[in-house]
Amino acid sequence: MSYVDEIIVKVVANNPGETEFHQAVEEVLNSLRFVVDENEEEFRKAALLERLVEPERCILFRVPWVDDKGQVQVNKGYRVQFNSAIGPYKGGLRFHPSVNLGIIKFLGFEQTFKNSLTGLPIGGGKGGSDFDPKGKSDREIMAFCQSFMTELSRHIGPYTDVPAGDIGVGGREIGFLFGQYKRIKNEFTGVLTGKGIGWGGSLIRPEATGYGTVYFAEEMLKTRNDNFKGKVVAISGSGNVAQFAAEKVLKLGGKVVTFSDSSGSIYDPDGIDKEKLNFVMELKNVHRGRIKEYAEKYNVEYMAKKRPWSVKCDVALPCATENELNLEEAKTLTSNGCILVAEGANMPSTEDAVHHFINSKILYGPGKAANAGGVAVSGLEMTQNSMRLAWSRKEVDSKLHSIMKNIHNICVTHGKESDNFVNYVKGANIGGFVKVANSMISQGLV
Ligand code: NDP
Ligand code: 2IT
Repeated sequence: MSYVDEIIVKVVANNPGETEFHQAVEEVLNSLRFVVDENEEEFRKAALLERLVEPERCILFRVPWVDDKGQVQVNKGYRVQFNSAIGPYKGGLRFHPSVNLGIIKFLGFEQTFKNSLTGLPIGGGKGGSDFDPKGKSDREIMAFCQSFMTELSRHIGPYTDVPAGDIGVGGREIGFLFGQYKRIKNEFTGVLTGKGIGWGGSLIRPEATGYGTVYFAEEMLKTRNDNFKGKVVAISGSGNVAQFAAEKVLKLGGKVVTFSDSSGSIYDPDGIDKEKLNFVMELKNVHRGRIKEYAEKYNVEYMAKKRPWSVKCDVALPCATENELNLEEAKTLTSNGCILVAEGANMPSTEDAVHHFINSKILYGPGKAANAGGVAVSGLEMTQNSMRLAWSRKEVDSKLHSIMKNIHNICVTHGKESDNFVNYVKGANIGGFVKVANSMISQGLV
């Protein structure tokens, strides 16, 4: 059995039930076969792959808090510090009832390679809780965040581990988490990213993941002498990543026709223009309402409990969650003429959907490359905090743009096949792996 296959078998056996983690490891290791074969003796001796798939540390903790009725509630808290070979652990916090250890491990593993691709000195980590922010009052959110940080604060720090947002964690939550950290440690430091602009945050961080995904997709289109003008774009989700991906698509002349949330999707064939997008932003970020209300307001189709992939489009940007695009949906997309899929979300396409996209030779950009703009600007937020300076919007945006172009180049360098087709999965995985692997070997037995 090859070294890669041995490790895949071990990961499945040693991490029972963690299906998303198995999926992420298999995808990465399958791309690395060639590199691993070439260096097999050295890698085996150093147990490099065994170390790569084992988190450096998993922290699991109890989060007790009091709800508005005075009742004590208890949630599970997680922080997986996956790999610090190239910098302090860095990655978001997710608050969602589906969160479990396997999901946090898959996200932390992916983050390690994504962060390496950004070219910035940041390691991989992820955390979160099975706490459900939906329907909670601001006071309940604050109570939860304060309790969560009371424990998390022992394990993080600006030189150790720097969390940020992810699903269910945006500016409001980062504010409450930061306030509690400051109170416990009596230190005003860059221990979190995604902070408010008035207190150490970076301009463009809220926009960064969505903008970055579209910058990446634009580079992919350029390889076929194409661009976003007139392209019909289907987007899933309607949160942070989806909203700013839509904003950038509009800017580049594309037409966004869908949004979704966990209850269903809306289809607006006339296109979601700036005014309608502002409505979605207000609906989701201020009123915390459901996307169904868009269909009611603008009198368009609402597809209850459906994802948006049945709609005819040129470009698909999955921006909601993992495994939200399966093989059947992938086939529908390509048979409807979709030429590009770029992932704003982490691992939104199932393994067989990914194979279908690659076999169909469409432009397929996996999350760890396409959505790296968010963590990249988080890295730039850390730089600004260290310098005690704040860069202008234009400066951060132009740095984001060049980082995304650079990640695209890395994917082309490592992913171009003999017929000139760019396999972005292979390119991103090899491109992200090399620096991490070399750093681990240089640092000895860690
Ligand atoms: P938000 O919480 O802002 O939005 C999440 C969106 O996805 C909501 O519309 C939500 O609907 C929907 N969604 C969440 N879970 C599910 C589910 N199980 N089924 C269907 N829909 C779901 O999160 P973000 O926009 O920040 O994150 C979206 C994706 O992007 C995630 O995969 C995240 O890991 C990834 N990502 C985020 C980055 C960031 O900087 N924020 C950076 C890189 C990747 P509902 O409101 O109904 O839950
Ligand atoms: O998945 C991701 O890259 C994020 N949620 C952003 C992480 C970060 O540290 O900004």
